[in-house]
Amino acid sequence: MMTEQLTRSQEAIALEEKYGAHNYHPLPVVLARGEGVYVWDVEGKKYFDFLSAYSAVNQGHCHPRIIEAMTKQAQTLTLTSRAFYNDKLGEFAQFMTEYFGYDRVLPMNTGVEGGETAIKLCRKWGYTVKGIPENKAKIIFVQHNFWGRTLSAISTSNDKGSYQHFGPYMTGFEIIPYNDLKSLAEALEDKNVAGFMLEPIQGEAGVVVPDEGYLREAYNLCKANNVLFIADEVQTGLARTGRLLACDYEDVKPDILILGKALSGGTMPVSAVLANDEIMLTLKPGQHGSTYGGNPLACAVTMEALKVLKEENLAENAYHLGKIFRKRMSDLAEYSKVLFAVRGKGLLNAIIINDTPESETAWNICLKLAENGLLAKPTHGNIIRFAPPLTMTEKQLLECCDIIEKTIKEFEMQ
Ligand code: IF1
Repeated sequence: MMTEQLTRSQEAIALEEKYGAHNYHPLPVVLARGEGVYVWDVEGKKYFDFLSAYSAVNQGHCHPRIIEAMTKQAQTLTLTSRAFYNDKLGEFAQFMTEYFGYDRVLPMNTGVEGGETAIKLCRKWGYTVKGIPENKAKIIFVQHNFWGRTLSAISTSNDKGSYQHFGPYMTGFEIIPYNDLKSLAEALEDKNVAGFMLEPIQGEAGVVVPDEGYLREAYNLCKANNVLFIADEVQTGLARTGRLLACDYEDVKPDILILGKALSGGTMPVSAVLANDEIMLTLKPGQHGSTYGGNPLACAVTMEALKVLKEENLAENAYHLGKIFRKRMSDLAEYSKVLFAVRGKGLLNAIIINDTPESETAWNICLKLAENGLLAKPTHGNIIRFAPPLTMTEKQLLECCDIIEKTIKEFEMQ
């Protein structure tokens, strides 16, 4: 019997299916190469990448300067552990603290480790500086947050898919509605609250942008109650929303800033937590760390990735292209039965599909977008997140808008 010749994509998918954990449901696209705003699958088909690995590739795939910095350091010294000093971490720490305007930085690897570090720092500050009774510290989170997959992170989640069957959960966390200052003010009446942690724009929830002034007022409420304002800018930071940080739109300077994803330009996991001395120096030697945290390779890559952000004016480009994108999508929504709305800031946007979250419409639209040469993936049900690399040109963005319009129109007839 002729065995049908599997395509290379089908072979790759079959291997993953057979030997890998089934903790994802990817679009059936097998990527083999990336360059700037483009990726190619194993059959050589070219796509615009409109997800940027969930905003970890803001500088574009395989940015030459970042790869060069990585290659050079990779051939010199990659990892020493923190049992010894190395010649890159001090330079990195000075670079990071000057770049973001803080006294100190604590380097980690994944975004969720950044969140865990921020929570430990906040609790340590709560006990040793604010004077909260031992083991009584509380941290306030918001509904529909997403900051990773650890047991602490899912303990703050109200999304069943994230927390169900993983209990028992971490205690000392309270969840209030997002974009709701009244509920924050009420929660802050508890003197054992040490911190308030949130995303300035909620990514996973479907690019939920809070009201103008929410971040500023929430920050003020925290300051009035001697509570730390902790900003998770893992997805919204690093020029993604049209400013270096999303908090910059409201001139809010978080007491603890969490960065990740594009910090390394999409090359390797690098995260960091920044804070001033009163908070950061509550941690003493031996009280926190990680094998790879602050490794020379991560330091070299990150400094180059951050230089690229500034020298290529990626925040300004994201701001400018974001306005064009949302105008095109809202014009399309005006006459569309399928496309309900668009929302976002800079190049972190999402379209809301006019169907139930349980429907397959958004998924089918993403399959058709892939066929038409653009990669995106639905977040919650009927919302499709659009987040291209910030190096995109206006001409490329307009071409992508044409692809999205063409694709949406193919669904109008259905
Ligand atoms: C997955 C989501 C995005 C994040 C924010 C911390 C982290 C993330 C605001 C943790 C990570 C990733 C995780 C990845 C898919 C992706 C994602 F859909 F899951 F929620 F982007 F929206 N803070 N987000 O968005 O960083 O530990 O992953 O480095 O878990 O499926 P990490």
